[in-house]
Amino acid sequence: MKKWIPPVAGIVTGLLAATVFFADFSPEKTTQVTADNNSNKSNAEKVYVPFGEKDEYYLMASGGHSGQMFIYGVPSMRHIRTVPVFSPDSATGYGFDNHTKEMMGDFTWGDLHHPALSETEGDYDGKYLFATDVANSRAAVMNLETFTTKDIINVPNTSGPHCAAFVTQNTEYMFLPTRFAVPIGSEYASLDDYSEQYRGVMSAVTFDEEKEKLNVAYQVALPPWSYDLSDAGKGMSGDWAVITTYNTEEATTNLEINASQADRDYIVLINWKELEQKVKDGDYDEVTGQKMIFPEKHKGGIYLIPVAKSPHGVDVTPDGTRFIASGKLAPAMTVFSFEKAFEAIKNQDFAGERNGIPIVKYESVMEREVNPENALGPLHTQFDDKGMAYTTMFISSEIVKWDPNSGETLDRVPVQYSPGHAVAAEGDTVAPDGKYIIALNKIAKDSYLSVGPSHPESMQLIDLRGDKMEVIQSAPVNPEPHYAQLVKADKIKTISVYDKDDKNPNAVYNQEETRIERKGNEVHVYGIAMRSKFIFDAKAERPDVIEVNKGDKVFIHLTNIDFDQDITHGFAINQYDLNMEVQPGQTNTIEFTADKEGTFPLYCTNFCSALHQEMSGYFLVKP
Ligand code: CUK
Ligand code: CUA
Repeated sequence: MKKWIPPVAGIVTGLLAATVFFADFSPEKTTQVTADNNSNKSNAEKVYVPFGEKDEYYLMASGGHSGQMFIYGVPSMRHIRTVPVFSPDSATGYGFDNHTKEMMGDFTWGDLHHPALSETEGDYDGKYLFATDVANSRAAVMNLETFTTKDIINVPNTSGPHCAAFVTQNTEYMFLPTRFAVPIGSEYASLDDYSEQYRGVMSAVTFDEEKEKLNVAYQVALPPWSYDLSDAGKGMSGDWAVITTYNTEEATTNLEINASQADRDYIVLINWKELEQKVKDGDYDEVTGQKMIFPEKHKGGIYLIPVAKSPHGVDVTPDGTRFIASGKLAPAMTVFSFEKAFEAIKNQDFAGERNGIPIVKYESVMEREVNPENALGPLHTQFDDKGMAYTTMFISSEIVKWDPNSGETLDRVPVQYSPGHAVAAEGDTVAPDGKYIIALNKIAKDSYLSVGPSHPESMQLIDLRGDKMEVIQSAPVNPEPHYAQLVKADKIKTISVYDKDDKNPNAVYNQEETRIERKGNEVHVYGIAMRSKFIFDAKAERPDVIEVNKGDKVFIHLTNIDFDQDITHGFAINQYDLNMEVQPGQTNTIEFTADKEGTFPLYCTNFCSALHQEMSGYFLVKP
């Protein structure tokens, strides 16, 4: 048997945990789990959603380096939809039509981490979903009326906003701290000058709901450390945010070893109301066109709290009184008190500073370190309706339920295998449901039919209603769920068709207005798609034919005039490598150069009626 080394944890914990970890993979154990599931028929009933009925929750899972979002129904765990965000998707024409192509900019993929739903008064309001791209330093927003991406922005001075997106309780801000420190402006600077020249910039991003646009409001030039995870405060801590760091050693090579030297890293504690005020007062520098707060110069509002080395997740309790850090290299969860932190800050109970940022004394803020027996690799914590905590154990492959008030371990359940995040029902709100938690596992291994050496990731639904946590369903998922949102289905209000948009100059809603216009070497087609034909120019002898000259720039504006739920049309031209989708009532534009001469059939790619096969025409390119 080839030995499998846990990827995140690295050598130190790897060795430490080898016994426990490999024990989890023993065949006996796997058989055991299967036997339990088979004998327990009621689990099947718990997840069965009869035809005609709908799931109770939406699960919106990050697609990691697929650049997509995966939408599932819970408890059935049926995959309903893939929503492209940072990567093109020919199934929906995403990244082909002008609007989505423009949003994607120069990039063809993204690494989507940490989806976050918009909130009103600390509750999911079901309107928008935010996410970030670690690979190409972007942020995106998805509208949940249509489950489509509405805006993508590049976040300057940042390299990999992994530590995001966590929204404040009224969606005032999303904070995007960077995973990789870079020089401001991302200009060249020798790694010998790392500590002086590099910074770990955090961005405060706002969202304009009316325009559906994201915007970087201001940035903070934090020290050149790696910022891992963050969470926004709630209630009494609503003006605050917490962020974990690693590599406070400022190592520039062999991070696996060099970034794990110090016994302690830090939690960065931020008072965003104070930072906001600073920006209003002009207490910042203007750098690379951004309002930049330099903590050593524009003092206040930022504090450091020591925490066990290389922490990963940090999570605020639903009541907003505590934050819990999980130490991926230290087998402990550390519970901190906001009240104590505020007190310590008021009394200047500091133990020195780093980079001009005061370090609050650990003992003054820490409530307890919790270390369940043999539980290894704590990564992320979620909560139920009674305030109990559920922490994923990456190395010992389990979820541990524990009481933040006492540190007592209450229950444990094995998962298959190596959970990263877990997501609780209504988990980030002030009032989690307490019904389910889903383990987002990095390794599926023997869980599903084999598809070769590489397997999907897996998500396991855990029922929290009984005395014991119980795994009741499992579903494969593409790479890679770094967190998800689990939201009550009745909070999401989708539309069934797009409204007519009379202000859109490219839209045509009746046959008479269809036309093909030539301006120099530009050809604009104002066409419609309807069951079961294309009409590009109703007055032409052949309304479903587009004829251009080689080298022409072609704009095809297509409106779907079937105002009927689920009647989506597609548009593709053979050999031209393009595909666009028009949903009911929607108008879309695709732009390309007719650089190949010849005869090219065009057709509808989305099965729309019994005569869908007839929904075709010709694209003729004259030499
Ligand atoms: S991270 Cu912690 S397991 Cu949130 Cu990108 Cu994946
Ligand atoms: Cu329209 Cu198929």
